[in-house]
Amino acid sequence: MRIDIITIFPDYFAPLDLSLIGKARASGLLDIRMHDLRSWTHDRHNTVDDTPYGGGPGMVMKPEPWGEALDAVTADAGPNVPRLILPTPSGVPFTQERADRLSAEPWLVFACGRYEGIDSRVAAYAAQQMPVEELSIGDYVLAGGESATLVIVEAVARLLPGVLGNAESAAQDSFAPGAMENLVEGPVYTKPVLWRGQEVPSVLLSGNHGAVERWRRDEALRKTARNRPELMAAIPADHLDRRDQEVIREARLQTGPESMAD
Ligand code: 6GU
Repeated sequence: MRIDIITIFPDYFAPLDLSLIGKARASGLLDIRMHDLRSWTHDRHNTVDDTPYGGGPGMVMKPEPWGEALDAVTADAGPNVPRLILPTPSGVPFTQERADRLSAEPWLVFACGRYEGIDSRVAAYAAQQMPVEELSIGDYVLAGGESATLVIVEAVARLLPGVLGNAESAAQDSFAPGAMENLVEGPVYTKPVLWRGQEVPSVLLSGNHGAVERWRRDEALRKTARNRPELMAAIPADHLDRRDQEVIREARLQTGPESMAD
């Protein structure tokens, strides 16, 4: 997969040299290229922003450097066009399902906005040349699209064949597509069996795979009920067996049906 990132802070992306993504880049599985938006400015101060029409606080990113940047980055493409990702708090929610779909794309371009955002004509122009997605990583406001881009790139890259050490770990994720039942993962343990007075739950040492799987599901249900009641409510009733229903009823008795996340 090729990924181009256009930003006024290329240094922000130093973490992409590390760990799984760093290795995937070194091995050629991932071709990530950073571009400094200011290299497409032509004034002495490399200006990328200006005051908003209509007034209001803050600054808006000027369209001209973005137009030139997108033209240049997508120029050596031949017939191939990338998918343009615009990280913005006003975008559609970025989810594991979206990460999965993006991981099947050969080429993504990320345009990192700062300030109050990018002049809206840039997205309209880009949409005439390539598919465009505005994505938000959550209901909070960041200072710019850079950290959101890091999040999206990591979530997508780890799904590429050969990037994760263990191909099964992606399939086992919370929110893995096809699960159709989004439970968060329960607790995990490793050696030693006894640590600072706490023992690993004995079922995990039993060698009884059926019992281990049942226990893991119980714990996943409990934690989902506690931390993500809205996910719990979305599980179709016919996905819950007798034991599931018992575990959920006990979890509700512990914390109350409504305020479980607090
Ligand atoms: Cl993608 N960008 C910014 N600036 N803030 C955000 C966001 C993105 N997602 C949530 N908040």
